[in-house]
Amino acid sequence: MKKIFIAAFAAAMMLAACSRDNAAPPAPFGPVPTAQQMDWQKMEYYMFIHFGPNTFTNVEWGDGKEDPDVFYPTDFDADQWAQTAMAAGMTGIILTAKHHDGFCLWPSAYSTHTVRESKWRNGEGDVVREVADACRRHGLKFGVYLSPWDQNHPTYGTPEYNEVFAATLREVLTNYGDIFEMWFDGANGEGPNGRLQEYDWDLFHSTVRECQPDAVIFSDVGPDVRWIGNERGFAGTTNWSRLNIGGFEPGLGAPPVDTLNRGNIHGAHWIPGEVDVSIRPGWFYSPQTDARVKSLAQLFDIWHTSVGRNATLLLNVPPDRRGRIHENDSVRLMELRALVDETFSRDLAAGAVLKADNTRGRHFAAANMLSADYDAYWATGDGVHRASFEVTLPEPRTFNRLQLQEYIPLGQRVMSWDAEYYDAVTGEWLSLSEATTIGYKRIVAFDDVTTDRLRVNITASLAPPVLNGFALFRAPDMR
Ligand code: FUL
Repeated sequence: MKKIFIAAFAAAMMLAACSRDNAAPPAPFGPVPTAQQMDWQKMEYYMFIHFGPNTFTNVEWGDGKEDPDVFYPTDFDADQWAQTAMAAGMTGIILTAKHHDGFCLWPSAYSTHTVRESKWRNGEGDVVREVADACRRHGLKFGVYLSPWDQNHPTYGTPEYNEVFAATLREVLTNYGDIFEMWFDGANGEGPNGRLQEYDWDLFHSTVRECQPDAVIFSDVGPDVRWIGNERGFAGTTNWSRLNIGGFEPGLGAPPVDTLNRGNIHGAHWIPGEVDVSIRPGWFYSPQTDARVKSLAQLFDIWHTSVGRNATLLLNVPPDRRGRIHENDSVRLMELRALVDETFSRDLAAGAVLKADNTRGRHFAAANMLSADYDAYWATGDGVHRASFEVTLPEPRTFNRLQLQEYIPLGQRVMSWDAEYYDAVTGEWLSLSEATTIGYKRIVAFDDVTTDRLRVNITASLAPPVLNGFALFRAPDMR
């Protein structure tokens, strides 16, 4: 009798263990990213290039009346752009194929204000072709910026312009290979006849979807990627990848900039933020800004307030009048790369033991947060909205950055969290940092701390927390 009881008890225990081991993954929470949005999010850091007549005229917004001959780079070298982006650690380049002046950097069949009308390469040049090819040669993705606002096109301000712009899009999106991002500028002013345009966004979007189904579409309000609400380089400390866009249209009204900066906690759509900022005061090159390239400290801060706050960083580097990235910019980019590598390539959490106070089952252990496999994550049981994990390092280590990642293919969940460390001198647990959202990647900075024990507490989560990354880093002293 006793034996039977023991056997039955053992079987029951095994069954319980099995069911825990076979626990299903957590259900997704709210809207989730598409495969295209996931690929884009993982790109993290890529280059914006503003280049065109404005490069030569010292203005930020040309009026479409400029002589096409002003566009005359003397030593154009798209490989130098791509090599610089690659060496900087970037993953792609987005080129202003057409800015508000309407000048097309390729010989468009739908405009008479293009490289073809200039003397550059006897009117036979094609900047878009050369940059697209250089990107592919150097392993970078390629994206295009096209301004719907066009101060040159004679049809601007009439329904016909929508057809012209859709045909222009089709031309760029079918002749230059894969495009990872279609960047629609929100600025919308008067055309050459003083008329405003009512844009046919349904037509523009469907054209992009048809020609480049793998591209994400950017604008003030998405539909795939949203503007972060400023051009100074920062996402909100709270930054949801969800957004409500009801009643808004690209270029025709967007949520207030502080909403774009933070997203909406209960937003109906997955529209993550992209931080666009220039390495110089202007978007276009000017010799007057040669000495005003952002400092290394500024750029490193921007890294933290963009990549470190659940956004991507689209850093503008405007080529000069030779058609090359100026040495002042490239030197700074290499310094930033070196600093980012020095800081973030050595994970001081390596070899740590992670123990959570709640785990969904064996496949969802806290240790997964140290795994290089993006799809391995820690998850708690259903109904859990607060949970902690403790980290024991192999020996006391000194660090000043802590990074967390949520497994966003299942949605964004965490509303607030904090971290504490064990101070061996006082024998107390002390606060390291307090923060709100995490998202794809969140990096918090603090002064150097030396310890072999710390704790992360998820203090509020909309659904069971699901985290796939925990790391510790040490940035060098910048003072
Ligand atoms: C703005 C434009 O007006 C600027 O010239 C620049 O292209 C920036 C990235 O977007 O809307």
